[in-house]
Amino acid sequence: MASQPLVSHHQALLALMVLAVLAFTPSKTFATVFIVGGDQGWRARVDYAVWAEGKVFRVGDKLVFKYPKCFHNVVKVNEYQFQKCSAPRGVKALATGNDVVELKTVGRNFYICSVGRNCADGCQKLVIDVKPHHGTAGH
Ligand SMILES: [Cu+2]
Repeated sequence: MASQPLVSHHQALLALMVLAVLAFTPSKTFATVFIVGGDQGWRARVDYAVWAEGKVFRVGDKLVFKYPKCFHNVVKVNEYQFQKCSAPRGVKALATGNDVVELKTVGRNFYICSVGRNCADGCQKLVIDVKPHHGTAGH
């Protein structure tokens, strides 16, 4: 007799968990993966402002930087470092050649390549304006 309410309690919990999972599913469906530079990938002498133009980046979306390993890297920087093409000292660059970056902060996000003078001479730099997550788009 005592087991009957216990079972339904568990079933109620399970139903809640399923609902919770479903509630989070749509936002994942809408997350977009951007291959930075498209077919050109991540390298010097590509105009990334042109590439980014017209695209809507949101928190939860992903950027994929593709390049031959060792030739380039990816460093997230602030605006000043972006203008100067200087990565902060001691910063750990992404350098796998297939770097996936999940967008986490609303507003402008800055990325440069800190290999040689790729950024300074080759304009290998990307700035994007990240909008809030779809789930909070109403605000
Ligand atoms: Cu580079």
